Amino acid sequence: MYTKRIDMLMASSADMVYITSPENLQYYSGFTGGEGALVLEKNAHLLFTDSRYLIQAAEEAPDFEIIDIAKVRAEAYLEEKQPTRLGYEENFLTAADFCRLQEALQDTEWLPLSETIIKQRAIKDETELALTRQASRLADEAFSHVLLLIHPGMTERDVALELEWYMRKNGALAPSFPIVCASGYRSAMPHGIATDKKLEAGDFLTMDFGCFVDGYASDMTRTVVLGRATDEQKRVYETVLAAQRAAVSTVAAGKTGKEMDAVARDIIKEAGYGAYFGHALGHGTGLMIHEHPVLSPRSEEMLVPGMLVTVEPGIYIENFGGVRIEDLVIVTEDGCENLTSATKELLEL
Ligand SMILES: [Mn+2]
Repeated sequence: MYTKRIDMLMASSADMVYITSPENLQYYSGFTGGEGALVLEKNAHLLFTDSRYLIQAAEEAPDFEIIDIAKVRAEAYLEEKQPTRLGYEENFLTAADFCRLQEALQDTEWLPLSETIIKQRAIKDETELALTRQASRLADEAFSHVLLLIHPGMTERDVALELEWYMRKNGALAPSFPIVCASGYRSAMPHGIATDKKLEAGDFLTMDFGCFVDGYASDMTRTVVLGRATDEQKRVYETVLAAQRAAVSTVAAGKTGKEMDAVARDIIKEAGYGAYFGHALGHGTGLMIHEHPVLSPRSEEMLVPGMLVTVEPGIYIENFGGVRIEDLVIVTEDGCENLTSATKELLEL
């Protein structure tokens, strides 16, 4: 699997590739330590790391030659080898590191590979999809778990901790981002991280969360009401739900990011809430919570089978509250496989 990924990258005409970002270390070698460097050549795959990670690196990246940086640093190795064309991550390497390397490699041609890697990572293989399915299942189960506990007087922080506890207890390494639990007026903040605010009767409560399973992120959002929903709350909720369902049922290979975004946005505009949906419809997931493709009004990216995308329209009204509903789906030839199975009917708890 790693060899195949590396071969695709080496087809880029670089004779050597230098990788240092934590996600790409894992993507191309299996090493999850996050600190180190890969040097990829036609006939050599080297992983440079320090004594904290030597045992782990040998275990996780058996196809690589592991090199202790106390003996040889990756930069010194590159300097000795003087590559003709060196592939590097222009989106990650700092300006300082880049300048230092350029100094040492005066005759080397630099080949930026971040875009190539982003495109490669956007289309998942079966292993990646299986891990994402597991991470999504855990999030779904955590949601069922927390529904039994939510009541007025409980804090947002306690709701978030119950979600996190459930996911970690059942196999997740960590939440895939700080859990959003935004209630009442705070639900108008799309990324309202959980606070000590107590839930009150009549509040919307938006929960946006997910977890990492073996490096792969899940992402889902549900909004519930504490007690009886008002007519206006129902109208807002049903509008977001209609937009979300329409978009999910439109996802398919060949659609562009902006076509997808428009499906949801048009429904929200027509209902009179256009001004209250500020963010994009969705994004890819993977080793990072936000990957490509992007589903936004400007995105020309084309959906391809094997991509993971979130579908998450929302309406946020200051001093009233907000609603977002988000599923994570796998793009298929003629539609999608929805990994999020929690109910989307309005729950009045
Ligand atoms: Mn998301």
